[in-house]
Amino acid sequence: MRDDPRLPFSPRFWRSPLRGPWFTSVLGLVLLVGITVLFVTGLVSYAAYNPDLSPVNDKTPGKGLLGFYLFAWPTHPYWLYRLTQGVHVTLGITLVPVLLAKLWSVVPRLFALPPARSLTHALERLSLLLLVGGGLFEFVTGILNVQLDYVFPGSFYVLHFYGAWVFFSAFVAHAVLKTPMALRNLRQARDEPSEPVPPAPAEPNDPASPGPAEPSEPVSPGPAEPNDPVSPAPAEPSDLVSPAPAEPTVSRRGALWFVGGGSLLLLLTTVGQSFDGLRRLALLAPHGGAGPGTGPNGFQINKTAAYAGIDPAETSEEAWRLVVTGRTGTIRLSRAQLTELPQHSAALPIACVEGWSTSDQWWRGVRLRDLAALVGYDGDPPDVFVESLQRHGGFRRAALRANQVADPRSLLALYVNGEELSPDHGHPARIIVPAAPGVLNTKWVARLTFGDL
Ligand SMILES: Nc1nc2c(c(=O)[nH]1)N[C@H]1C(S)=C(S)[C@@H](COP(=O)(O)O)O[C@H]1N2
Ligand SMILES: [Mo]
Repeated sequence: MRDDPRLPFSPRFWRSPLRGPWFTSVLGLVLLVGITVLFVTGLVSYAAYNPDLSPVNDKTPGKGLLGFYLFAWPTHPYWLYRLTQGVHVTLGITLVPVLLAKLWSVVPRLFALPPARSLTHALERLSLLLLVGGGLFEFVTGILNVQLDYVFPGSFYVLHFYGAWVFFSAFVAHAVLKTPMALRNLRQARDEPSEPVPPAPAEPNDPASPGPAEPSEPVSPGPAEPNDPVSPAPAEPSDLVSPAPAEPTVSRRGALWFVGGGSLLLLLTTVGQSFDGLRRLALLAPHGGAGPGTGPNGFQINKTAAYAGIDPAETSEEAWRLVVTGRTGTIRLSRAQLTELPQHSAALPIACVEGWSTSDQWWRGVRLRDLAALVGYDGDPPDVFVESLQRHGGFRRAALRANQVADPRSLLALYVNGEELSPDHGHPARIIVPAAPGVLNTKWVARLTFGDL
């Protein structure tokens, strides 16, 4: 089977002259940096949910030790989550061509026979399974979540969270083993002609061979740089290089530009979802291209009031009451009563876990810490549990931590950009908290329960 060039198990089956250590190393080093940033921003996003606030925020209650790093998510700088999550999603999408090219560049190895030459080799291949499987899994679940609006109801967090730990563990092992070699490959390529010498040196006395231009010049890879003391022994011919290469149709550098061009195109059609001025460019983003209209309430909407099943009869001045509970009991406030409390403003963005965000909107309403004071928490407010009028699905409940409640910019907003909130943005009242993920900014608020969670 290994010798039949019609089967992928034979090295001769793989004929692209592009494959080789240089191509794989460049892509590998790009992914080393990129995936590390993805992992860190991903962990940060998980922390931003304040999953230690039970019971509603934690989508992965079994996380155990994996939650070792969790910290109270700050409210400064107010654009923090907009930045970290914008980077996470935009970079993830931009890296797709690089990931695919990297997998393509090493695909002959996936078929290499025998399956294991030794125990070490067997372990290495097993770790590659976790690496490739884990990587594809993380990219696919992430992109599906962003594009298809939570196709995995509730379970996306669980899948993406544990998947990330499995994938990143394999990734670290792989990076430790391969990075030194990748760096060496690039350094060597820099010292040598840009197109690597074919692996099988041409027979010098083969008349048909095109041969080297100058026969007197030895082409053997030879000792790299005799005067370079740290230079390693000449690399053995890599198993990535095809033993029977086809005619090249594009140079390795050209292929790299092609991959980079693909990434650039994805970047340009994604990044607009984070900038109001560029939103029309965001062809690939579900909350990009189609704008939410104009006017004070004309910014991105995640779920409309109709989608959330908000009955207009429940939100009228006569029907709606905010129920606030705390140390001293429960009070009920109409919207008119809320507007008579001291009003404060804050310019804050909405930044969704899906990566899209709005520029700063000018919110106006009652400070959360003032509401806490009404039910017995003067000075030092506790956590708060927020419930929406929405009865089913999605993000109708969320907990906020004491530091978020205490921030003077954390509001129960009644107005945005100088106008009443529109039904889709959460009329009669919604939460807005600096630096928090959009999902914690509950719309159509019905009930606030202050107390330690
Ligand atoms: N009740 C309720 N509040 C909600 C949601 C929801 O589905 N239901 N979606 C949340 C999410 S995920 C985001 S990103 C923001 C979006 O706010 P916007 O639609 O005003 O832009 O609202 C949050 N508040
Ligand atoms: Mo969101």
